[in-house]
Order: sequence, then C-alpha cells, then structure tokens
Amino acid sequence: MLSKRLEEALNKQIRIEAESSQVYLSMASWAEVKGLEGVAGFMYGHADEERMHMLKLVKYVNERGGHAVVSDLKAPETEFGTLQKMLQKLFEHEVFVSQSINELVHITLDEKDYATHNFLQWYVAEQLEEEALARTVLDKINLIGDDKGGLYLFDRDIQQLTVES
Ligand code: OFO
Repeated sequence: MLSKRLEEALNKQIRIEAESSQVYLSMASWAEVKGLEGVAGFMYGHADEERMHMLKLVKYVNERGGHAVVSDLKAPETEFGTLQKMLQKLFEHEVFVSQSINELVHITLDEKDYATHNFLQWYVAEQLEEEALARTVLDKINLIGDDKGGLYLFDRDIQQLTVES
C-alpha cells in the first residue's frame, strides 16, 4: 500500500509526464509547420514515449492501492523561435524531469517504500538516456548554427536517434 505522501508525489509525476508529452507534441507540430519533417517525427515519437511514461505510473499507483489522478494540464508554448531555442528547451525540460524523478526517489527512501524505489529505477535509467540524447542533439544544432546544408542533414538524420524503451 502506498503512503499518502508517496501517492501524491507519484500523482505529481503523472502530471509532469503528461505535460511533457504535450510540450513535445507542441514542438512536433511547430517543427512540422516549419517544414522540419525529421525533427517533427522525432518529437512526435518523444511525445508518445512521455505518454507511455505516464501510463506506466498510472498503472503502478492503482496496482499499489492508490488512485492515479488524471488532472488538467498546463497548455504548452506554441512558438519556439528557432530550432536551436526549441532544442535548448527540450534539454532543459529533460533536466527538470530528472530532478523531479530524483526527488521522488528520495521520498521512497524517506517512506521506506522499497518496492516503489525499485520501480523508479527504470525512470532513473530512462532519464539518463533522455538527457544524454537531448544534449547530443543540442550540441549538434549549436555546431551547425545557421548553415542551411547542415540543417538539412540534421533534419534528415535526427529520426535515427531514439531512446530505447
Ligand atoms: Fe523524459 O520524461 Fe519521462 O521520464
């Protein structure tokens, strides 16, 4: 049985994962409109992954005798300026999610809930990968800068970069 404190913290994470999915969906749509099909595909895929992260938490909370709450979500931004700025935001968002997972892990130790601690290790590993991937694409785009040819190749190749999950 989950403690109330942990149930609330997990529900907060459910919201964060759902909002992440919306943020990435919005980035995908923005990129698609800009003609960046590869980036759009990459971000649509990422949005799906975040939804899967959310669902995994929903099922876990209910399985452990809690109630996973589906709440309203903050609307994401719809304009991102440049691809560089968008990828900077993606990276910062992943860092934020990692911090949130870390806090959650900390609470499991405080509450001596080792099953949830164990369950969350998947998220810890996933965030390591996602942060690394976001850093890689950000480094690449910063290197490319305004070079149109470089951007063309970046957009063509980005879809091959995914996180295993
Ligand atoms: Fe990349 O946020 Fe989920 O875990």
